[in-house]
Amino acid sequence: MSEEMKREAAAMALSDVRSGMRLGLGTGSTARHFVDLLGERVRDGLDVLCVPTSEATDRQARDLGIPLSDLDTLDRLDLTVDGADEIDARMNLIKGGGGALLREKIVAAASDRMIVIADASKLVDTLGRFPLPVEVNRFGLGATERAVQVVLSVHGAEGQLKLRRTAAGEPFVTDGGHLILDAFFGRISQPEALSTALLDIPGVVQHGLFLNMCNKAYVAGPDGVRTLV
Ligand code: ABF
Repeated sequence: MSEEMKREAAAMALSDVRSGMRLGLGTGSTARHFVDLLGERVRDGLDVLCVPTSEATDRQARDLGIPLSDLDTLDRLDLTVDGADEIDARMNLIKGGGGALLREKIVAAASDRMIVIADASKLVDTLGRFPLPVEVNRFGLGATERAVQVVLSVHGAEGQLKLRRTAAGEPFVTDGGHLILDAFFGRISQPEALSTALLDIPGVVQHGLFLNMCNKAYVAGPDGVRTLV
């Protein structure tokens, strides 16, 4: 999907932003367009205060002169705008392909509203075609992996669990210093039950299922941007 379409979805989300808002800033290539466009508006005088969801977005926003804060200082945010790896018909999401899921979920949970911006390739009938990222503590990795594997079997995963690695073959380390296991389901038929089962494992820090968090999605395709509510 072209960068132009991602930018169109990002531009639509900008129309939901008002002066005085406190915003969560997402991560990924689509969210990057939103931050770019927001930077232009800030240069023109838009007054916002933002919390980034990754070190990468933090750097981008700083370079653009977007005023930043954090969730120690701010109580609640008005709106978070972020990308996604999958969106189902109920606007449940898989996120974390970029590895920023923990901060993304903390920021989205502290927000009154969440808008997702994406291209149409992210729409699915049932979540699970995209591997579900599970962020885990480094300590006791083997034990955590075995426990996650049991949950995978119970929930009908089609493929193996894989420790995410960088292009250089090193384990991928998140902004929080954790590791990521990617779980290949094919189809997640009971996302709520899967979420609870994963979070019950002590070594699991968080997972990429974002359930009942998204209020609106702008989805860009060849025929323009569709709004899902
Ligand atoms: C973030 O960026 C992630 O949660 C998701 O994994 C990814 C989507 O990236 P892109 O917009 O580049 O497809 O939102």
